[in-house]
Amino acid sequence: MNKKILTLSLMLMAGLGATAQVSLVNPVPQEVTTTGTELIEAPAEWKINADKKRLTGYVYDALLTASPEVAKKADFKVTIGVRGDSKVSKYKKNIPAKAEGYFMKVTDKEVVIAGNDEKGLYYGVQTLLGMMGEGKLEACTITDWPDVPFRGTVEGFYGTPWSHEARKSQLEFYGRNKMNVYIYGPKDDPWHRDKWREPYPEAEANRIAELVKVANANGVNFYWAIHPGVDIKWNDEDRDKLIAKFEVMYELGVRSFAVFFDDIWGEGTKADKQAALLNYIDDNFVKAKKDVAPLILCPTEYNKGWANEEKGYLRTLGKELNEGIEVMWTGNSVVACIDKPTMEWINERIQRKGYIWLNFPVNDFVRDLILMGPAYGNGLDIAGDVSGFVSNPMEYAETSKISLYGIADYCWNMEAYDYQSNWEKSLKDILPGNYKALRVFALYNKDLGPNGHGFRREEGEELKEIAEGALDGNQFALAMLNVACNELEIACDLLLTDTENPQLIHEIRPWVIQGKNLAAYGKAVTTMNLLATAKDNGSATSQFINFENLYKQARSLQKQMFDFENDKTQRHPYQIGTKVGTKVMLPTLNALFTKATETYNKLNGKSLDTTAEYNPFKLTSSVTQLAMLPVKLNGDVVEIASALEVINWQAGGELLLESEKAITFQGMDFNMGVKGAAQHFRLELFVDGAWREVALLHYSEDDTVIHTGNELGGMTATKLRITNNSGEEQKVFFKNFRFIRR
Ligand code: LOG
Repeated sequence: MNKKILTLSLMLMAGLGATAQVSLVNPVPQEVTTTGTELIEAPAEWKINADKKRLTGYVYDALLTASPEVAKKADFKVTIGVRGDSKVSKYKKNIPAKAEGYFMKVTDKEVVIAGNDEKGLYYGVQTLLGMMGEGKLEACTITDWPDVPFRGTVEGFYGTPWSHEARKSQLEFYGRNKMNVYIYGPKDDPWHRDKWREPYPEAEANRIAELVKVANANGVNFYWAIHPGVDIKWNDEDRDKLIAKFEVMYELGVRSFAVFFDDIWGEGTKADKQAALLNYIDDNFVKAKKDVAPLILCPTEYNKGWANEEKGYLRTLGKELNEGIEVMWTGNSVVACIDKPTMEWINERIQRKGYIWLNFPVNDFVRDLILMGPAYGNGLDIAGDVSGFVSNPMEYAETSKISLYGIADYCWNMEAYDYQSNWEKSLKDILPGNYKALRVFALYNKDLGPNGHGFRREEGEELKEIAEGALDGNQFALAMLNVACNELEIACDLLLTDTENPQLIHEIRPWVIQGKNLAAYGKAVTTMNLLATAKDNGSATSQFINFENLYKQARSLQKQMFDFENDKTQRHPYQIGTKVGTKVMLPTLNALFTKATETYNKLNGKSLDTTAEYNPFKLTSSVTQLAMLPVKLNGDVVEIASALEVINWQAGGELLLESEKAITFQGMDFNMGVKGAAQHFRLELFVDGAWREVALLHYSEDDTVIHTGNELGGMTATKLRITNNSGEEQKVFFKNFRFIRR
């Protein structure tokens, strides 16, 4: 065999190994015995061998979705059963004695799936279905179980709640990927939070009842969460109203409940009262019903950064809460990866294993970005330290599946979790026919940019070397960067008209269009760099493609990107702006734009504007939670991004916004989410070298929006500052802040 053919055949064999059918299964099973090469064509029909009671219910329904027809006389046999069933008694010793575990055997004649319990059998069936994704089976044995008992999601973000269709699709996705928890708690569902005492209107109630059914059919526990802390009174009346609401939800079919006390202040935050309420629900509702899952509590101090050791909130919960009530935890801060030390810290205080609420891939605090990167960074050694692990996703449900696919794998088989290969698999799962385009696009949509939580993700690692080379003037690197932009443009075009997963395309559409702008900008800028050193404006191949026209094109694209950011009709309802490639690609292109223009100016004695992008505003603050908030410019409106959590604004703490150029003010308003807040704060503008105070007021007692006195209109200043001058800490929301310039 000559060398070329040998390499080719080795590649083919490697390829075979890589597509061995077990490798299609997500999550990666715990123990697999296989040669990786014995692939079997899935039979056209098979017969089912099972105890009679296994031939109805959600597990059997799942098996019926497989492609082979069920036929009594088929040669190929599928045996299914649960420990204790006569049909699988032979495999008693093979079944792992672990909750939700199963044993599975595949040969060219039969498949056996023996669950340790019914859920285990269900997951064995899912493994079979996953393995047959390409119409083949693989001879193997699998012994499998989950590391984390409760795995899934909490729909717990601010913003547009998921649609009914999106939720159903999620529940099916969870079943397929062996996640068993969905906690319903969207912040902007009125009956979850503001109207927690009121029952759902009929249409919404019917939808919830249907979701419970879909959840059950997919082996998912549907938790319904209530968020009463904003205005709860610790009296019998409110307690009974809460129980009554749970009763109504129970009637709809809900059998799992949670109570959230996050992002509140005041009366509702008291640990002893919260514990007493939860214990009361546990004793009089959960235990009385007998078929209700253990309660979950999301505490007010749900991360280490907010834990007040002196007041001992968490220790009080630990001591007073009934055994079995779960306590949620987001880690060392609101948005954080989870590690061993944070688990040891929290578990000791709450006297039980923490139930993780992972704030990823949620993007409600960075709404101009969409997060399509892998789920990584959580400790691979914490399986024994957590009682549950749920992810808070984006309001973009379908797109969130990319990261959730990883969360499912991580929670099931932690030590074996390989986020990169999982991510590649997830793209194929979500857009099989066009996953390569999705991959190219996703590469530019991973990082969160600077944000109030300081949580960042890797993005553009693969570009770094090329970017450095390009900035050094290396022609090959510039050409490579040009290719990368070309790839991005092609990927965006392929995605825009893709019809395989319309929901996904709908969700990512604004970013795809912005991706096209970015790609075109990149092509122009890289070519500008190749042409900049030519002494005249010309090009060898075209009169029209010359430096100055490319310069104008790049300028036009900078403006198009900016206009697109600021065109409300192009965005999703709550979204502010649309950014792509923010970590490496865009900054590199901007630097290259400046560099090429400088070079060209110098060589040709020109003075083209070299600034690529700029934000003339700078925010600083002695209030830590505000210090990292981005400032955005939308036409003549200057906005500071909102913070979602409770802000502890210390006495004397100030927020300072500086502008490069003097601004003439037209109007201003902001909202701290608190009635009467205006009296606690002072607004000053820096006019002609001195600070001048501007009055703050509410239009009505019930209105939380703060307006400014008439003197603001027409004032010209270079800085403004807001100070807490009440003499004590103020707890507020920093919902929005904006001013309009003339
Ligand atoms: C909220 C959550 C929000 C998330 C990220 C928890 C427990 N609560 O700061 O609803 O989606 O952070 O913005 C939160 O995380 N508050």
